[in-house]
Amino acid sequence: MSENLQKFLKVLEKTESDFSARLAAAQDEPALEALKIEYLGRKGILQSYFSWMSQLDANEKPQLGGALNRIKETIQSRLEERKTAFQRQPAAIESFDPSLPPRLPACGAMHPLLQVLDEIKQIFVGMGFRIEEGPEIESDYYNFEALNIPPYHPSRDMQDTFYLREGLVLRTHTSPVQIRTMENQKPPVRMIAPGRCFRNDTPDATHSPTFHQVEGLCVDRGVSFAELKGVVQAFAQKIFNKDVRVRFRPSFFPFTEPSAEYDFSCIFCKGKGCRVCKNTGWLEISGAGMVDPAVFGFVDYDPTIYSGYAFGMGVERITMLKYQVHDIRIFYENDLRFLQQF
Ligand code: 2NL
Repeated sequence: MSENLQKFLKVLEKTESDFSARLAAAQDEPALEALKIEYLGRKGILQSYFSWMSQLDANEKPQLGGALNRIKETIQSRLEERKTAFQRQPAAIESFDPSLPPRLPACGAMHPLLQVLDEIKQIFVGMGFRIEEGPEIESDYYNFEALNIPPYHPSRDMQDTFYLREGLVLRTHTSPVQIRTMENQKPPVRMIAPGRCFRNDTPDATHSPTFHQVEGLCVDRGVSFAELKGVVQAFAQKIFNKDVRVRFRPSFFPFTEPSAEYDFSCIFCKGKGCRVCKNTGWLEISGAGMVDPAVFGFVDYDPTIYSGYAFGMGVERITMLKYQVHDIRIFYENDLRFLQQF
């Protein structure tokens, strides 16, 4: 091979590696177009190499011609390849706007039931009640027996209570927490038991198989029904507003004697009568009463020395009134369109 041909083939090698580096640096289609003109154009680099032909013998001309054609085809196909790659991934780099504000992470919030539960707790803590908690799985003894609920009482029916294995139930109220507290503590007792309860109800607008209750209990010497009325009245005014009135109607529970159901004057019509209170002027809230001496017997409190009152309330019921929610099931559906309003 002549010295000239050797030199020319070396230049072609260098040209190809230069091109590779230039191609790698090309950021967009216009840059590819400029490279194409520079290397393959009519006045381009490769075209200029054809003038070398005259410096070679006739038998070496085909070798240079072949090499020139190969490098031309390589450059052409690599430019094409790069161009389709750019088109497949459209201008992502140029459309990035570094001045845009960042996307903030989605932030959770307290469920409306827990917000209201917190408010209820604060009100009672402010009146000197302690917060006590207990298990959601309870024994038959704590959920029924110690509350003076007899063996064939309807609330023990399979249709009302979720039974687990022998002797265990999902608690149907938070009263077992009060029994446990009285077992562990001598009077005076002033406590509330907030928590989740379960009943085997078919769900509808006012029933959910799981719901929340707050029960209160106060035991000491000389505790009276008048004190119960004062506490419920103070609670009504703090959770709704100062014009709310409270009334007690006689009722029956196995664990209290006497027993009552209590109502709040309608917070929507101020007692005048409306659709929500069905024109009665009153909203039924829950039940209360003086602790039955039989219950004291189970926890070894002497009913000749001590008396106490107890009351219950449904957290869902209060939340529904406070925020005008008309279907209890929506609290348990985890629909963000609902939850994000709180
Ligand atoms: C309701 C409202 C009530 C109690 C709960 C209670 C707890 C003990 C002793 C006596 Cl340990 N009573 N809790 C009292 C009255 C009503 O809940 O409507 N329940 C069916």
